[in-house]
Amino acid sequence: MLTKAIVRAPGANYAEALTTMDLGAPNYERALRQHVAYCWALERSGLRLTRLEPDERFPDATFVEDTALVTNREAILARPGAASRLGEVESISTVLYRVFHELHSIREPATLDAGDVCETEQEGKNHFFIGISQRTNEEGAQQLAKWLVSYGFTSAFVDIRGVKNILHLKSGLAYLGDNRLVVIDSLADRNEFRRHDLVHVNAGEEYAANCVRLNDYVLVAAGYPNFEAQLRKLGYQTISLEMSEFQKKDGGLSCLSLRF
Ligand code: CIR
Repeated sequence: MLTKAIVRAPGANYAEALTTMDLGAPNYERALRQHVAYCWALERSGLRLTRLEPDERFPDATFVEDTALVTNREAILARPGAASRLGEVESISTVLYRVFHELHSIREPATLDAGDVCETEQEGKNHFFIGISQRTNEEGAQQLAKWLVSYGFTSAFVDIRGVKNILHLKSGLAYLGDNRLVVIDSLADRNEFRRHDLVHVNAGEEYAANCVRLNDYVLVAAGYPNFEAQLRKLGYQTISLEMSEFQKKDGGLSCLSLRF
Protein backbone atom coordinates (compact mmCIF):
# COMPACT_ATOMS: atom_id res chain seq x y z
CA MET A 1 0.00 0.00 0.00
CA LEU A 2 1.44 3.36 -1.03
CA THR A 3 0.61 6.22 1.31
CA LYS A 4 2.79 9.19 0.40
CA ALA A 5 4.12 11.12 -2.57
CA ILE A 6 6.41 14.07 -3.14
CA VAL A 7 5.56 16.43 -5.99
CA ARG A 8 6.76 19.80 -7.25
CA ALA A 9 4.81 21.99 -9.66
CA PRO A 10 6.78 23.28 -12.66
CA GLY A 11 8.44 26.68 -12.26
CA ALA A 12 7.88 29.71 -14.48
CA ASN A 13 10.96 28.82 -16.57
CA TYR A 14 9.72 25.28 -17.27
CA ALA A 15 10.05 26.00 -21.00
CA GLU A 16 13.85 25.76 -20.51
CA ALA A 17 13.64 22.13 -19.37
CA LEU A 18 15.63 19.57 -21.36
CA THR A 19 14.01 17.68 -24.17
CA THR A 20 14.69 15.35 -27.08
CA MET A 21 11.14 15.90 -28.41
CA ASP A 22 10.08 18.08 -31.26
CA LEU A 23 6.63 18.92 -29.95
CA GLY A 24 7.02 22.67 -29.47
CA ALA A 25 7.20 24.86 -26.39
CA PRO A 26 5.03 23.96 -23.40
CA ASN A 27 2.19 26.21 -22.37
CA TYR A 28 2.97 27.06 -18.75
CA GLU A 29 -0.61 27.68 -17.59
CA ARG A 30 -1.72 24.38 -19.12
CA ALA A 31 1.24 22.58 -17.53
CA LEU A 32 0.16 23.94 -14.13
CA ARG A 33 -3.42 22.77 -14.71
CA GLN A 34 -2.22 19.33 -15.75
CA HIS A 35 -0.08 19.20 -12.63
CA VAL A 36 -3.07 20.09 -10.42
CA ALA A 37 -5.08 17.25 -12.00
CA TYR A 38 -2.15 14.89 -11.48
CA CYS A 39 -1.97 15.79 -7.78
CA TRP A 40 -5.70 15.26 -7.45
CA ALA A 41 -5.32 11.78 -8.97
CA LEU A 42 -2.59 10.89 -6.48
CA GLU A 43 -4.81 12.00 -3.61
CA ARG A 44 -7.79 10.11 -4.98
CA SER A 45 -5.57 7.01 -5.04
CA GLY A 46 -4.97 7.42 -1.33
CA LEU A 47 -1.63 9.25 -1.19
CA ARG A 48 -0.81 12.14 1.11
CA LEU A 49 1.22 14.72 -0.74
CA THR A 50 4.30 16.70 0.20
CA ARG A 51 4.26 19.63 -2.20
CA LEU A 52 7.63 21.28 -2.79
CA GLU A 53 7.87 24.85 -3.99
CA PRO A 54 8.71 25.30 -7.70
CA ASP A 55 12.45 25.75 -8.07
CA GLU A 56 13.51 27.98 -10.94
CA ARG A 57 17.18 27.17 -10.48
CA PHE A 58 16.31 23.85 -12.13
CA PRO A 59 13.84 23.98 -15.04
CA ASP A 60 13.46 20.16 -14.90
CA ALA A 61 12.77 20.06 -11.16
CA THR A 62 9.12 19.09 -11.59
CA PHE A 63 10.37 15.62 -12.66
CA VAL A 64 11.12 14.68 -9.05
CA GLU A 65 11.17 10.95 -9.71
CA ASP A 66 14.65 11.09 -11.16
CA THR A 67 16.31 12.39 -8.01
CA ALA A 68 15.90 9.39 -5.70
CA LEU A 69 14.86 5.77 -5.50
CA VAL A 70 12.56 5.18 -2.58
CA THR A 71 12.01 1.57 -1.54
CA ASN A 72 10.04 0.12 1.35
CA ARG A 73 13.30 -0.28 3.31
CA GLU A 74 15.57 2.68 2.50
CA ALA A 75 15.96 5.50 0.00
CA ILE A 76 18.92 6.11 -2.27
CA LEU A 77 19.74 9.54 -3.64
CA ALA A 78 20.34 9.45 -7.38
CA ARG A 79 22.99 11.36 -9.31
CA PRO A 80 21.27 12.67 -12.46
CA GLY A 81 23.08 12.13 -15.72
CA ALA A 82 22.29 15.61 -17.02
CA ALA A 83 24.65 18.15 -15.43
CA SER A 84 21.89 20.78 -15.23
CA ARG A 85 19.88 18.46 -12.96
CA LEU A 86 22.56 17.45 -10.42
CA GLY A 87 21.55 20.19 -7.98
CA GLU A 88 17.95 18.93 -7.77
CA VAL A 89 18.96 16.14 -5.40
CA GLU A 90 19.73 18.40 -2.44
CA SER A 91 16.22 19.65 -1.72
CA ILE A 92 14.78 16.15 -2.17
CA SER A 93 17.31 14.79 0.32
CA THR A 94 16.10 17.31 2.91
CA VAL A 95 12.55 15.97 2.59
CA LEU A 96 13.58 12.31 2.53
CA TYR A 97 15.76 12.74 5.65
CA ARG A 98 12.56 13.48 7.56
CA VAL A 99 11.22 10.04 6.61
CA PHE A 100 14.28 7.77 6.45
CA HIS A 101 16.94 7.48 9.17
CA GLU A 102 19.68 6.98 6.67
CA LEU A 103 20.02 7.84 3.00
CA HIS A 104 22.52 6.26 0.67
CA SER A 105 23.89 8.05 -2.37
CA ILE A 106 25.09 7.24 -5.84
CA ARG A 107 28.63 8.64 -6.04
CA GLU A 108 30.73 10.11 -8.82
CA PRO A 109 31.71 8.98 -11.47
CA ALA A 110 28.42 7.10 -11.43
CA THR A 111 25.27 8.68 -12.81
CA LEU A 112 21.75 7.41 -12.24
CA ASP A 113 18.34 8.89 -13.05
CA ALA A 114 15.77 7.04 -10.99
CA GLY A 115 13.42 7.14 -14.00
CA ASP A 116 15.62 4.28 -15.17
CA VAL A 117 14.59 2.10 -12.25
CA CYS A 118 11.46 -0.01 -12.34
CA GLU A 119 10.48 -1.82 -9.16
CA THR A 120 8.67 -5.14 -9.59
CA GLU A 121 8.25 -8.39 -7.72
CA GLN A 122 9.77 -11.72 -8.62
CA GLU A 123 9.00 -14.85 -6.64
CA GLY A 124 7.41 -12.72 -3.95
CA LYS A 125 10.48 -10.49 -3.50
CA ASN A 126 11.24 -6.93 -4.56
CA HIS A 127 13.08 -7.03 -7.85
CA PHE A 128 14.37 -3.98 -9.70
CA PHE A 129 15.07 -3.49 -13.38
CA ILE A 130 17.82 -0.90 -13.79
CA GLY A 131 18.14 0.73 -17.19
CA ILE A 132 21.54 1.66 -18.54
CA SER A 133 20.79 4.67 -20.68
CA GLN A 134 22.06 8.03 -21.88
CA ARG A 135 21.55 9.17 -18.26
CA THR A 136 22.41 6.13 -16.15
CA ASN A 137 25.89 4.69 -16.65
CA GLU A 138 27.10 1.19 -15.82
CA GLU A 139 28.80 2.42 -12.67
CA GLY A 140 25.51 3.96 -11.53
CA ALA A 141 23.61 0.74 -12.18
CA GLN A 142 26.24 -1.26 -10.27
CA GLN A 143 26.29 1.08 -7.27
CA LEU A 144 22.51 0.90 -7.06
CA ALA A 145 22.48 -2.89 -7.41
CA LYS A 146 24.89 -3.15 -4.45
CA TRP A 147 22.66 -1.05 -2.22
CA LEU A 148 19.66 -3.12 -3.26
CA VAL A 149 21.45 -6.37 -2.41
CA SER A 150 22.26 -4.95 1.02
CA TYR A 151 18.50 -4.50 1.61
CA GLY A 152 17.83 -8.09 0.48
CA PHE A 153 16.50 -7.11 -2.97
CA THR A 154 17.48 -8.40 -6.41
CA SER A 155 17.99 -6.53 -9.66
CA ALA A 156 18.78 -6.93 -13.34
CA PHE A 157 20.28 -4.48 -15.82
CA VAL A 158 18.51 -3.57 -19.04
CA ASP A 159 20.66 -1.76 -21.57
CA ILE A 160 18.43 0.68 -23.46
CA ARG A 161 21.17 2.71 -25.16
CA GLY A 162 20.22 1.29 -28.55
CA VAL A 163 16.46 1.69 -28.11
CA LYS A 164 15.03 4.65 -29.99
CA ASN A 165 12.54 7.16 -28.60
CA ILE A 166 12.87 6.41 -24.90
CA LEU A 167 14.84 8.59 -22.54
CA HIS A 168 14.51 6.34 -19.50
CA LEU A 169 13.70 2.68 -18.98
CA LYS A 170 10.33 3.63 -17.53
CA SER A 171 9.49 5.59 -20.67
CA GLY A 172 8.82 2.10 -22.08
CA LEU A 173 8.16 -0.10 -19.06
CA ALA A 174 5.83 -0.11 -16.06
CA TYR A 175 4.93 -2.62 -13.37
CA LEU A 176 1.24 -3.11 -12.69
CA GLY A 177 1.54 -5.57 -9.82
CA ASP A 178 0.13 -9.10 -10.24
CA ASN A 179 3.39 -10.07 -12.02
CA ARG A 180 2.39 -7.89 -15.00
CA LEU A 181 4.78 -5.66 -16.89
CA VAL A 182 3.62 -3.11 -19.43
CA VAL A 183 6.17 -3.01 -22.19
CA ILE A 184 6.74 -1.36 -25.57
CA ASP A 185 7.53 -3.65 -28.50
CA SER A 186 11.17 -2.65 -28.74
CA LEU A 187 11.77 -3.97 -25.20
CA ALA A 188 9.38 -6.90 -25.21
CA ASP A 189 11.85 -9.61 -26.23
CA ARG A 190 14.38 -8.93 -23.45
CA ASN A 191 15.33 -12.03 -21.55
CA GLU A 192 15.21 -10.09 -18.27
CA PHE A 193 11.40 -9.90 -18.51
CA ARG A 194 10.77 -13.60 -19.19
CA ARG A 195 9.36 -14.33 -15.73
CA HIS A 196 6.69 -11.65 -16.03
CA ASP A 197 3.39 -11.57 -17.90
CA LEU A 198 3.74 -8.88 -20.52
CA VAL A 199 1.07 -6.35 -21.40
CA HIS A 200 2.01 -5.06 -24.85
CA VAL A 201 1.49 -1.46 -25.86
CA ASN A 202 0.29 -1.06 -29.45
CA ALA A 203 2.49 0.69 -32.00
CA GLY A 204 1.61 4.38 -31.96
CA GLU A 205 0.63 4.28 -28.26
CA GLU A 206 4.16 3.91 -26.83
CA TYR A 207 3.87 7.01 -24.67
CA ALA A 208 1.08 5.26 -22.74
CA ALA A 209 3.55 2.65 -21.44
CA ASN A 210 4.58 5.08 -18.71
CA CYS A 211 1.54 4.36 -16.55
CA VAL A 212 1.52 4.20 -12.75
CA ARG A 213 -0.22 1.65 -10.54
CA LEU A 214 -1.32 3.36 -7.33
CA ASN A 215 -3.24 1.15 -4.91
CA ASP A 216 -6.67 0.56 -6.52
CA TYR A 217 -6.00 2.68 -9.61
CA VAL A 218 -3.74 2.88 -12.62
CA LEU A 219 -2.93 6.39 -13.84
CA VAL A 220 -2.73 6.51 -17.64
CA ALA A 221 -1.99 9.29 -20.09
CA ALA A 222 -5.13 10.53 -21.87
CA GLY A 223 -5.42 9.92 -25.60
CA TYR A 224 -4.48 6.23 -25.76
CA PRO A 225 -7.88 4.51 -25.83
CA ASN A 226 -6.68 1.06 -26.90
CA PHE A 227 -4.23 0.84 -24.05
CA GLU A 228 -6.73 2.12 -21.50
CA ALA A 229 -9.33 -0.38 -22.74
CA GLN A 230 -6.75 -3.16 -22.42
CA LEU A 231 -6.12 -2.23 -18.78
CA ARG A 232 -9.82 -2.09 -18.01
CA LYS A 233 -10.27 -5.50 -19.57
CA LEU A 234 -7.62 -6.82 -17.21
CA GLY A 235 -9.75 -5.45 -14.35
CA TYR A 236 -7.93 -2.22 -13.50
CA GLN A 237 -9.68 1.04 -12.68
CA THR A 238 -7.96 3.75 -14.65
CA ILE A 239 -7.65 7.49 -14.18
CA SER A 240 -6.63 9.20 -17.41
CA LEU A 241 -4.72 12.44 -17.27
CA GLU A 242 -3.76 15.02 -19.89
CA MET A 243 0.02 15.04 -20.11
CA SER A 244 0.75 17.03 -23.28
CA GLU A 245 2.85 19.73 -21.62
CA PHE A 246 5.05 17.21 -19.81
CA GLN A 247 5.41 14.99 -22.87
CA LYS A 248 6.92 17.98 -24.67
CA LYS A 249 9.80 17.74 -22.19
CA ASP A 250 10.18 13.94 -22.25
CA GLY A 251 8.20 13.58 -19.03
CA GLY A 252 5.56 11.02 -18.21
CA LEU A 253 3.24 10.18 -15.34
CA SER A 254 5.82 8.41 -13.22
CA CYS A 255 8.35 11.28 -13.48
CA LEU A 256 6.11 13.76 -11.68
CA SER A 257 6.21 12.13 -8.25
CA LEU A 258 8.15 10.05 -5.79
CA ARG A 259 5.75 7.53 -4.30
CA PHE A 260 6.18 5.36 -1.23
C1 CIR B 1 14.92 15.38 -18.56
O1 CIR B 1 15.36 15.44 -19.71
O2 CIR B 1 15.60 14.99 -17.63
C2 CIR B 1 13.50 15.84 -18.30
N1 CIR B 1 13.15 16.83 -19.26
C3 CIR B 1 12.53 14.69 -18.37
C4 CIR B 1 12.69 13.70 -17.26
C5 CIR B 1 11.69 12.61 -17.32
N2 CIR B 1 11.80 11.78 -16.19
C6 CIR B 1 11.47 10.49 -16.16
O3 CIR B 1 11.16 9.89 -17.17
N3 CIR B 1 11.57 9.86 -15.00
